[in-house]
Amino acid sequence: MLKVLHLSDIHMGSGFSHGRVNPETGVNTRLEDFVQTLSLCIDRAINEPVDLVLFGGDAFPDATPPPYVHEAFASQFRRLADVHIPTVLLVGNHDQHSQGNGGASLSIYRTLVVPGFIVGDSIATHRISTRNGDIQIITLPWLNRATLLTRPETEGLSLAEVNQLLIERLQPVIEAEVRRLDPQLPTILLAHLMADRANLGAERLLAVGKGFTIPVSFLIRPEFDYVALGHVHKHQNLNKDNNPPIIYPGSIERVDFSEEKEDKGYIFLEVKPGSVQWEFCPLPVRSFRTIEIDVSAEEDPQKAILGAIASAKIEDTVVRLVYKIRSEQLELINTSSLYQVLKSAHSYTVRPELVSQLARPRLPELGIGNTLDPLEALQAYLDNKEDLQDISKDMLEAAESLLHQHQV
Ligand SMILES: [Mn+2]
Repeated sequence: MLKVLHLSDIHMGSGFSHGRVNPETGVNTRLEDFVQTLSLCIDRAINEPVDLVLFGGDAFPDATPPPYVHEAFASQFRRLADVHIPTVLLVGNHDQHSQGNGGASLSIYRTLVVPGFIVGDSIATHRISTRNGDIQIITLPWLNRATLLTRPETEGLSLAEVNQLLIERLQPVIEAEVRRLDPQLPTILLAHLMADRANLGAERLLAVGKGFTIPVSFLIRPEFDYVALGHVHKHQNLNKDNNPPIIYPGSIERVDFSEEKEDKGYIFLEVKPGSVQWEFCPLPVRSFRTIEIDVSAEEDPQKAILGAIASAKIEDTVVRLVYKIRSEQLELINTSSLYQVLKSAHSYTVRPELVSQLARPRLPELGIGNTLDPLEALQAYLDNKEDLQDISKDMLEAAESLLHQHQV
């Protein structure tokens, strides 16, 4: 029996706008939060001790993090190398150079030959020896168009058709890996992907329209004891039958407000061939709180807002205050006294929304279900903006020439 810790989507170095500079260290407090949370995962791995750590991808917000962020990440994972716990670092979409292949921000671990560390930047099977026996890990990093397809093959195809073609290509590649497996050993598929049954968390905002979707049926195979996923920030099991469990641990810290209500954590599992026990282990992470109030009908909007703040628990949390208000009420708001009561929050933003603005009609031409090319979209926008009428012809011509340049 092997013990494994599976975590994912660390995104270290993101969300600095939700923190502030710690005057004692000069470092953004959100980086300190992320490091602290990651250290709890590594503590568990070492104290247990586990036989293997699997990281499901997206180490940083992009492939070129600043050195001090990279160092903060490395100094935590280094603790695993120090105690000889094998670790697989899978490459997610945020770890790749845009349009490129490979794991730009993670490949340094291979270059330096960190003992026991494997960088999963290609589809491959790794047989890993642990204190408690061998295990097979198939790595499936984030797939982009260039991974399995050539440009001429995809020319003229819609995104859905390209997606279909990619899945057809992926099928035999995975099949080849599966046939080479040793059936006596436990097997885990470690993959960074968007599965078609996944309930979207923050990734909807982070990577909208950029990637491919893999059917869950593709991941349900008797050869896999466990499918360790990364990409979606909301923890979930995509296969309630648990044959095998198909698990997103989710991000370890809240990356933005879309994760306000999600629990954060990692997965601890015990696996042997044909059997797996797993549990979600919550992490004590900083709270995010949205305070939303409509004061447009209030006689004393200031008092109503102060009341809403008073009844919310804001101490040490990341707060955003949004109040709907009529423009003629704005002079009744004393923002500096709002800031005063928000001071016990870790950080805060205050956003008044004018109700007259809220009533502004949307352009029906740009609604869901309509697809417009960029020029049509600009045309529709200009048609609805009276103040731009006199320059709309020039703008369209300029846009056309820009688009033309881009194609050349
Ligand atoms: Mn991702």
